[in-house]
Amino acid sequence: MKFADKFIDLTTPRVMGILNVTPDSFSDGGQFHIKDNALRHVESMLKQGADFIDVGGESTKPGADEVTLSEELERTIPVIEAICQNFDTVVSIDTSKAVVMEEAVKAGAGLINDVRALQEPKALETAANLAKSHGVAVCLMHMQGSPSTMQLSPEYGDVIKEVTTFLSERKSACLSEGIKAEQILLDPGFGFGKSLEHNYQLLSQLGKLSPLSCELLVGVSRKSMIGNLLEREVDERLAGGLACAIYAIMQGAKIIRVHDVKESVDVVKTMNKIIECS
Ligand code: YH5
Repeated sequence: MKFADKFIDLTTPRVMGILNVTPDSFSDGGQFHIKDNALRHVESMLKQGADFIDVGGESTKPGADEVTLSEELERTIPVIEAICQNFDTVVSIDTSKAVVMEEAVKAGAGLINDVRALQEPKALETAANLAKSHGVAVCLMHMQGSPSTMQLSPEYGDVIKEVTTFLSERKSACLSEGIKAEQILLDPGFGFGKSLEHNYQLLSQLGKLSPLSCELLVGVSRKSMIGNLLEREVDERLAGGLACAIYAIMQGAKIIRVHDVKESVDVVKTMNKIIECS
């Protein structure tokens, strides 16, 4: 699959390392320290075998405050420029804002990862223009509600059906704007407006998304669906997250978005060997 000027073979699954550039991840706040820490973290994730670095400047954790456009630009764009100047990797921009998408792609990003599936003002047309001009890919994620309230009372008739219908409609909207099917990734959005049961129902039936004919990206790393099930704090959720990632890969997921790159790459390599010898 093409991500601007780079090609990543998705025959076997790939690992996307998460790079948070939100203030809660860098309490000292200074721009130099943010960039310096970020580059160190990126170097380490790439050495561990990540193929993508997902840069996010908006905290979409349940209940988090919204960020302004200028804040999000200040946090993400200098970091993306620095990553692209120093490393050969695909940078993904985790944003819903059209202006951030545009500036991030100018700075070298190859993937637009939008938890709001290009539904914010100008996002769809902006992403479509960037797909045409730069060949960037887009990831469309499902969410019920908005980050501030989504976990208050998630409700579904049939969660897999509703997620499928939503992703299918957003894919169609992208196709109508001229984005090619081959440039679209889909993501069921674990933890985004879903109860514990909804998340595990969705994971158990992830394979039902394959008729949508787009590669799947999933993010379960350190999320509450693991913490609440196992009663584990954020730093004790690795094993649960890997179990979920393995199950997702077995149903066809091709990109795993994670904090713990080393362990996730070991999982992917081991699974590849099993399949190769089967
Ligand atoms: C995703 O699933 N998630 S940001 C709460 C946590 C831990 C982690 C401690 N962006 C996704 O990572 N993009 C985020 O509890 C995403 N798919 C895609 N495509 C939330 C996050 C997190 C939230």
